[in-house]
Order: sequence, then structure tokens, then C-alpha cells
Amino acid sequence: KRKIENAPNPDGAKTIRGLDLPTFDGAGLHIGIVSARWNSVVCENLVAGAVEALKSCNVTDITTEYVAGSYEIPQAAQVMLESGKFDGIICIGCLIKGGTMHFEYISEAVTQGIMRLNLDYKRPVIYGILGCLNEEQAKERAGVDGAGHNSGKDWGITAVESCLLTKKYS
Ligand code: DLZ
Repeated sequence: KRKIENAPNPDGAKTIRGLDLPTFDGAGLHIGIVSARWNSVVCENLVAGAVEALKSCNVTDITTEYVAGSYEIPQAAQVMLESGKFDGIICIGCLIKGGTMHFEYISEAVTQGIMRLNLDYKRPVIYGILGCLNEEQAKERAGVDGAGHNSGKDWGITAVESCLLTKKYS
């Protein structure tokens, strides 16, 4: 089990953060996931990890939508937020550095786009975009074939925690 040194267990959380699935009660939350299909093996594992974590927090209302690549994610998330149906959105994508400048341009655009949605809509829009130098790094961070750790689980927990904070002050 992985320990996350810089993410201390928040007050009231029942299990220790860093043990696989800490507990927040997300019953009644409506969570959307938007995932890219580029690097689909990695993204599918990340989506599965996020769904597993959401369910472990009692979230039953989960809608998953797909887009072609990471570049399409912010606009898709915006459409979902505009529907008013979601308490929060988890954005999932995997950018792998290649021989051209695509990686830099898309990473920058997607990162800015997702942050803008967070602030404009006052709803958590979780940044589940891996930016990796090669496929091996990406697979490790998505727990593909049992390697490394599935970051999707962290993003599922983070979505619930942030939605609960938002509800507390809304
Ligand atoms: C074009 C492109 C490239 C080169 N690499 C990736 C990638 O590693 N990960 C990803 O999610 N998407 C990639 N794309 C596709 C773009 O995100 C986008 O779908 C297209 O440029 C069309 O807008």
C-alpha cells in the first residue's frame, strides 16, 4: 500500500489517507467522468479505478462519457457542467510525449481549460490527466497489469472530498 506523504488524513476521514481507499460518504452525489480514448488501455484502467473509488464512498450516480483525445476534455466537461446534473466531474486523459510539440501544446491547453472550469462553475473538476514521457510511465501510474498504482482511485476519492467541501459552503 502506498503512503501519500503530503496528503495528511483529513479530520473526520475514517481510514488513513494513503491506504488504498479512504472513506468519505458521497451518498447522493452525482459525479460525471469524461475520458479520452487516446491511450485507451491506460485511460480505461484510470476510469475503472475512479469508479471503484467512487463506489467505495457510496456514490451510485456515475455517468461516464468519452471523447477522442485529451484536447476535447475541457469542452465536454463544460457541457456536462452546464447540464446542472453533476456535483463534480473527473477528467481522465493520458498525454504521452512524442517527437513533435503536440504534448506541450495539448498539456498546456487542457490544464488551463480544466482550472478555468473549476473557478467558473464553482464545482470540482478533477485533473486526472497523466502527462508522461513514455508509455511505461503511463502504465505504472494507471496500474496497468498490476504495475505501480492506479491514480484513478485517488481522483475518485478527491472528487468526493471536494464535492463535500463545496456542498458544505453552498
Ligand atoms: C493528436 C494527439 C497526440 C499527438 N497525442 C495525444 C496523446 O498523447 N493523448 C491524447 O489524449 N490525445 C492526443 N492527441 C489527440 C488530441 O488530444 C486531440 O484529440 C486532437 O488533436 C483533435 O483535437
